[in-house]
Amino acid sequence: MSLLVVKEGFSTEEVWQQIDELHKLTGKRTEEFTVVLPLGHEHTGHYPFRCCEMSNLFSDMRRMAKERYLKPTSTSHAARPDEGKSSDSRVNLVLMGMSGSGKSASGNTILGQRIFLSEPSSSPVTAECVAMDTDIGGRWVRVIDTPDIFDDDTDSSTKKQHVKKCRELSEGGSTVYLLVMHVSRFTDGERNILKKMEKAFGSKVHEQTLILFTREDDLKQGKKSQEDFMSSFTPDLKKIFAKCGNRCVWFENNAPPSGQVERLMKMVDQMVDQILTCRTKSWSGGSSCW
Ligand SMILES: Nc1nc2c(ncn2[C@@H]2O[C@H](COP(=O)(O)OP(=O)(O)OP(=O)(O)O)[C@@H](O)[C@H]2O)c(=O)[nH]1
Ligand SMILES: [Mg+2]
Repeated sequence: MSLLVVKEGFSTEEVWQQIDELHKLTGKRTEEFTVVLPLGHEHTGHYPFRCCEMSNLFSDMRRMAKERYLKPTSTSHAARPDEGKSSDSRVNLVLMGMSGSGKSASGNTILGQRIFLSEPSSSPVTAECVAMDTDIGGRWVRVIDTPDIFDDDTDSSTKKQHVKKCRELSEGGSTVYLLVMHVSRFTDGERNILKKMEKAFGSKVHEQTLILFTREDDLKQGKKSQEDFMSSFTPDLKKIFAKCGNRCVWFENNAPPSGQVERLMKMVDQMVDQILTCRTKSWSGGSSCW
């Protein structure tokens, strides 16, 4: 729940301005904010955001919680994912890919809740790199959602800012990049995406990357198997896939949980093991892997 607490004497324009700034900063829709009013304040007028007094906040929260589907997980009673853990143990999952490929939707699937804004749109939806930490089977996982960083229409200083933010958010721990693509089309913009990632995050980034294909149900509807799909890869996609060590997972973000996150985490665990082995080798004077 996102709360904007206002004090006595506030003006409606100020609230609008703040909500607009918060929307731009967080990518959350205006309707997702609740404005907490000073005690005894009578609000009139209709706004797209909720307004309530502090005294009503808890009943409002309870009502909102009932409206939502709360997935029972083994970690629901767990403390914060980082409690008692060093940030070295954290696994950072960075969602990369073109606008509309399903980065935010996949982030939400991994988190098991709708945190990142994901919706049909003719223009890019996610504007900033944002992170959310969670606990998956005892692992401290940070999911980092990003905009389409390498979009040709984005100017180079904005690109640099996104890359900087992304690096900051994934500082500490081991990082795995999830290159998100949907199974419907491989587009021109995706042809050089790995090269662009290498330029931004280092020449060995492909060793830390796996491809996450979204919209798996589209394959089923087209009566195609994963193997059929892979055998129809264009030469460019074949190259990207091979460079990423032929690693891929399949997601259907619009379906109930079906083991896809567990399959992803299994692959991530193997990659993290490799990252840690390489790090140990380079510390002990051996050759550095990345
Ligand atoms: N059917 C289906 N739809 C999906 C799937 N993944 C994403 N979508 C839909 O595709 C649209 C775009 O998804 P987003 O998650 O917003 O895409 P994005 O990559 O974050 O896009 P930007 O934020 O613009 O970079 C949304 O309407 C999603 O609901 C999927 O696995 N299956
Ligand atoms: Mg997005």
